Order: sequence, then C-alpha cells, then structure tokens
Amino acid sequence: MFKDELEIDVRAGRGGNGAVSMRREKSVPLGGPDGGDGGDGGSVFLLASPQLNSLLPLAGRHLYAAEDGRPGAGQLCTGRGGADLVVEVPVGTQVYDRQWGNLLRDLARAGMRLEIARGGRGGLGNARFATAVRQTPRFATDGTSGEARSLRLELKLFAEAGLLGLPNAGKSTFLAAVTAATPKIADYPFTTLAPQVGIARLSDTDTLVLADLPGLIEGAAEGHGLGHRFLRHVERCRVLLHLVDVSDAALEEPDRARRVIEGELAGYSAELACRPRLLVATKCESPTAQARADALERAAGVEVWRVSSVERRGLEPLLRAAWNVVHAPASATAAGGA
Ligand SMILES: Nc1nc2c(ncn2[C@@H]2O[C@H](COP(=O)(O)OP(=O)(O)OP(=O)(O)O)[C@@H](O)[C@H]2O)c(=O)[nH]1
Ligand SMILES: [Mg+2]
Repeated sequence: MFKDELEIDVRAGRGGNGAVSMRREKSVPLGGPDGGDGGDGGSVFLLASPQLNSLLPLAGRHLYAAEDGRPGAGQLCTGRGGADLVVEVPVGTQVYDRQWGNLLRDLARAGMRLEIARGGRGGLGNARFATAVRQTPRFATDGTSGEARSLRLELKLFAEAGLLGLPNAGKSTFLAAVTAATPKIADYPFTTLAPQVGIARLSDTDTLVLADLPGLIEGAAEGHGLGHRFLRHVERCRVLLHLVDVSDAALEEPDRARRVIEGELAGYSAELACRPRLLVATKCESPTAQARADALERAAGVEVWRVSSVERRGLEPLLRAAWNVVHAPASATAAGGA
C-alpha cells in the first residue's frame, strides 16, 4: 500500500501552571513564597526520514499531540517539561496548513526538521513575584496553551529520474534490471499501482535515483487511468526516461505511443512538458524491434536509446546519459529538453 496525501492535526503540550506555596519550616516561622514554575509543554516536530517512502505509517492516527508540562510545586520545584513529539515523515513531504492552504515547508532533504507546533510556556510560581513590598504573593500564573494546527501532508517522491510510458512499456522491468528494487512485473497493463523508487549504482561514486510510475494512458491529464495523480512524483525529477515498447507484442505503434505520453505531459503542466527527456525503445531484441526503434527515431527526430532489460543490453549507456543530465550544470539542464 502507498499513500501520498494525508490530513493530520498536531497539538503541542500546554505549559504547566506555576505553584502558590509558602515555605513552612520549624526554624523559619514566617517563610516566604516558594512556589515553583510550571514546565514548558512539549513541541511537535516533523522530521524527514529516508527510511519511509509512504505516508501510510502515519495514517493510523489523526491527532499527534505532545506532552503537557507538569505544574510547579512547593520548595521551588519546577515542573517537568513535557516531552517533544517527533513525527517522522518521508523525505519529500510537503506540509500545508489546512486552514489557509499555504505551503509551510517542503521537507526535501533527509534530516530536515520542522517545529510545527510550539509547546506552551510554563506559568510562573509565586516565588517569582516576591518583592520588598510584597513579601508573600499568593498568586502564580497559568501555563499557556500549546500551538495547534491542522495539516495536509503531500508526498512528492524524490527521484532524479522518472520512468514514464504507456502501461506494459517495461518500466518496472527496467527498474528491476538496474536497481535492487523488486517491483511487480506482469504482461498486463496497470501492473504498477503505486510509485516505486530504486537506486542504480553506476560506479563506486555515481548513483541515480529512479522512480517507476504506474503507466499513463490517453486522457490521463483529464483523470483517466491511474497515471495522472502520480505524475506529481516526477515533478522533481531532473530527467524523464520515456519508455516505448518496440517489440512485436507492443500494444501500440511506437510513435503513436510516444505522442500519447507527450500529450499527457503537456496536458499536465508546461513545466513538466519541457523537462529534459530521453526517449527509450524497450524490449529491443529482434530485428523487427530494431527496425521499429529506427522508425521511431526518424519520426520523433530525437535520439532513441535502445535497451533490453531482459537481455540487459543498452542499460549502462542510458543510465550514464541520464546521470549526465542530472549532474549537468543548471544552465545546461534548463536549456536542454528532448
Ligand atoms: N522481451 C522483453 N520483455 C520485456 C522487457 N521488459 C519488460 N518486458 C515484459 O513486458 C511486460 C510488461 O513489463 P512491466 O515492466 O510490468 O511493464 P510496466 O511498464 O511496468 O507496466 P505497468 O506497470 O502496467 O505500467 C512483462 O511481461 C515483461 O516481462 C524486455 O526488455 N524484453
Ligand atoms: Mg509497472
């Protein structure tokens, strides 16, 4: 199961009240005030964790509340502070205020921490209010309440390269061939129901994070099929690998398949439509598949990368090309586009 949208409430702890207390000791008959302060309430934090890649683990609960501070006590005892609550969310989670709809923070990197609701302050004990003219104050202040917020969390996966294509194009097989990921693969459309991420190792130092998406179909931008709602996961990809099946068993003529996906990208957002792309002919094994790849290249007018995930052919040069786009200087990437 995968979840990329979630609404939760967060509430920080209340500060403990300050205490009203007078010192009582045999040796000190007229003891002064000794009421201690209340402890501060705990805050709620969100922490971007690379261990998670879905919001699902958070869905079991609606309210995330930190602990209240304890009240102060006599003998100048300060109440214990309430414990903070740290809620782990997947890297790439965007945090919106549900009431106002604005983006509060994009937890885009592992380890990013956001104080989303600050704990209330502890109240002051009566000892704080003693002065030369008011030696026995009989009052203290209450702790303040902690912040509370309603949030909408939206996960946009963090991958450098996104795999796009019609259902059955061979996206998941490609991901499985170049990374340690084990996506479900089958010879029917819509095998992949949720995005999957894998990391390809090109060398000891070079890696490429790839996301496999459910297949897109014509009309996806208007909500057909599954693909459109997952397209946001490639919004942050620096390069898109557009996979087209050129085998005898292809469901669609390759150039038409290509144009369907191009159309859906354009329908989704102009920004995504001009993201750098590499056009990839998959299942390129037989001579007829090679011929179809050649025809695709002529029709598209861009270079076609020929691969076979099953025979493990053409994979490394394609990964290297994608890596080069990702790591190209920003200006070159912006000017690129395929
Ligand atoms: N011969 C051959 N078959 C392949 C290759 N890559 C994928 N296939 C087959 O194509 C079918 C679809 O592969 P998937 O990887 O599930 O395709 P997908 O694009 O992820 O499909 P959806 O998740 O439905 O969008 C499976 O039967 C695969 O075995 C390849 O390089 N060569
Ligand atoms: Mg798939």
